[in-house]
Amino acid sequence: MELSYDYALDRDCTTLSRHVLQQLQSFGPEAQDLSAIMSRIALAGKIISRRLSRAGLVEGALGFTGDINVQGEAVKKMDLFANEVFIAVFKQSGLVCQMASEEMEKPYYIPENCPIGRYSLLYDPIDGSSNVDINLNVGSIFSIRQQAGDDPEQIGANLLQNGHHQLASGYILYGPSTMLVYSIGTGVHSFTLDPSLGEFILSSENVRIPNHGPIYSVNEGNFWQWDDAIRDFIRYVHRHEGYTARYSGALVGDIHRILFQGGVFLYPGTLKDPQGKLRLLYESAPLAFLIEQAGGAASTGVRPLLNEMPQYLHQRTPLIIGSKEDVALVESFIEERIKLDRDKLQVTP
Ligand code: P6P
Repeated sequence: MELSYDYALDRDCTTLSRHVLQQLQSFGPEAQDLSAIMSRIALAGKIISRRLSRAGLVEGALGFTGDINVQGEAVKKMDLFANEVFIAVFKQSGLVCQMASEEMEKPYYIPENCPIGRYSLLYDPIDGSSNVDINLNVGSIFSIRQQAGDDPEQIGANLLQNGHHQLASGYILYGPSTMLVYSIGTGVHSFTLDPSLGEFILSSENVRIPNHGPIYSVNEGNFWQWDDAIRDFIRYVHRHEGYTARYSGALVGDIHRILFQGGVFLYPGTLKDPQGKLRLLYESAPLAFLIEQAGGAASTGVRPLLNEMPQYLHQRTPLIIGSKEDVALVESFIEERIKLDRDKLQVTP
């Protein structure tokens, strides 16, 4: 199809900041703020993407720092670099009052931003960093929340709200192309970085996740660590036609595949970590907000993920997320086991 000149030009001009204003149908202060915040997130994505694309050639870009982060995980140099990039792009922004990251024990408070900046940013700067040294896809995850009050004592506490308090969320996927997928509560939209322009350009608008899909994405190496219900689900998909396993070890890539092709991602609790591995505030809740905006579902297995109230900043949660029908199928196995256990208790004298 011969693209008309004005279509191609208009598409190249549909940048992220313009799209946010279009979505909010407003040029008011809050819309301008959110547009500016999204532009800063895009800038962080471009800087991280540039580093990743040349990491093998840049002295000191790869490998471990030798430190252990608050999660008890070995820190990759890229984790640290990406964390610093987000801080650098928001420091002199007047937009964000505090930043909470997987890589920082406490939120990074930016007092000079607070009188004006009424927002908090929660983020996982590099998700899936085990993939960095082998040149496989990784991602960044972000969540924007309203900042209530500016009492330094209180400021961290008001991050501890459920996922319905998010104004926007999304992820940047560093793959063969770098994509930014976001929602501001008006559907899910994806942008692709055009390196020749240095801009994220709109590639898909109002992305809808299929109600069902063939993919189940889970680390089956944990099979014997799971509850019976999860094992029942895995046995079911092993025995029934139409399912296929895909698992990259990087949450953002696995979620992106399911967003476009349908299916379900699971990171359940295990014997060793009953709350699972993924963090609620800056991994699961942002992705749950986005997937629900695309018409999907997200659950802890027994409750809607967005209802989960964090008790502390780095709280973990089990995560079942993806197509509505597939999440419901996993939940049905969990409900069945709960019923069986309850019946057993009633029978046992
Ligand atoms: P496992 C990466 O460390 C991460 O947080 C997610 O990106 C990913 O989905 C998960 O952990 C992989 O964990 O235990 O399967 O290696």
